[in-house]
Amino acid sequence: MQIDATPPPQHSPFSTDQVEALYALPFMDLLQRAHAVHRAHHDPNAVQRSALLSIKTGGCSEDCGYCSQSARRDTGVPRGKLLELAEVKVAAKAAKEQGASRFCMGAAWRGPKEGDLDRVIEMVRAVKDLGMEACLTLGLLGPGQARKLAAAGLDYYNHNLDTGAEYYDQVVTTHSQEARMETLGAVRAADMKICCGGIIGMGESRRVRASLIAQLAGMAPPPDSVPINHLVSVPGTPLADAPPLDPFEFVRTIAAARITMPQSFVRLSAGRQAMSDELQALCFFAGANSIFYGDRLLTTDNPEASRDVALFERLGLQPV
Ligand code: SAM
Ligand code: DTB
Ligand code: SF4
Repeated sequence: MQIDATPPPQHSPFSTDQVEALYALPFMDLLQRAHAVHRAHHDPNAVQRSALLSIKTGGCSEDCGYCSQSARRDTGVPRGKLLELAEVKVAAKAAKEQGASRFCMGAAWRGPKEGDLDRVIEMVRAVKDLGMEACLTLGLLGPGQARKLAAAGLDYYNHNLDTGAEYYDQVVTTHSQEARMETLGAVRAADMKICCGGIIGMGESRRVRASLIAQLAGMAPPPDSVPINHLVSVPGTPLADAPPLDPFEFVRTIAAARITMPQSFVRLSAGRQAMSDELQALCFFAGANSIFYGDRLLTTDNPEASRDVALFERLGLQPV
């Protein structure tokens, strides 16, 4: 069989101008519209929960300006080795017991080396054996690597565009966004589901945010899962002092993602620890229907499970 590893085509039904026009709507009009789309395609009271584990932390060759794990920055995150399979099994079992339906494993790599990939594949099998969906984020992949992961039963590959194409080289210089698009093409050609989103609050303009959303929505089809991360400012990174974002602008981004990608899971991702329960509730109303669950993201804190359980109860949200 001929495998096509070209990037997903860009046939956006929404131009950047049109997404920017959504952002410019009065807040109530935008929310109403996003919630109507959300209700038409999803149970508005159901939220999917994914657990996250850093299987290889720190010491990354890349220079992503937001990231605590770049070897080029002094952020205090120690360089670790790839975890042992037994450690991953313990974490995955605990996540399942806490109620996560998907287990995501992240590595601070530009991309995996072959020997590492074989070890990670064992981890994927262990997660699948526990009856959870498996997701990986390992950086850039070649077509053969993507096929190997698909053959191991990997459900999702997370690889973010992170910001609008026109802003990308102000945030990252060691790889291009085009290279990331090629990885996404390889993942899709291997028939895995794509988890792809970005980070909001890196000093980008609204135009750049609209461009990111238009680019995501323009993948044909759009990503199955769209993580919208709020920048977690990490001391020692170039973006440590990024200007604060109006929280309503973050909600507007969730709403724009929901309207332009009606079928996708929109994940309210990094940054929840600093958000009030009320702000999170607005995000769920605007169309977010997935979260990272468990008290740690990769190197930074996430709300404790007990806080999320209480929030779900207060809002009548059902975990799925
Ligand atoms: N190294 C791989 C890569 O870059 O694709 C996988 C791990 S990387 C840490 C995964 C994603 O985490 C990034 O693409 C980015 O969207 C998100 N991320 C990293 N640091 C963040 C931060 N400080 N705030 C918000 N999101 C962050
Ligand atoms: C994604 O979009 N967000 C997650 C996951 N994919 C791997 C990572 C968030 C990382 C937040 C910063 C940290 O904990 O280091
Ligand atoms: Fe490395 Fe990924 Fe962090 Fe970039 S975002 S420095 S590639 S771990």
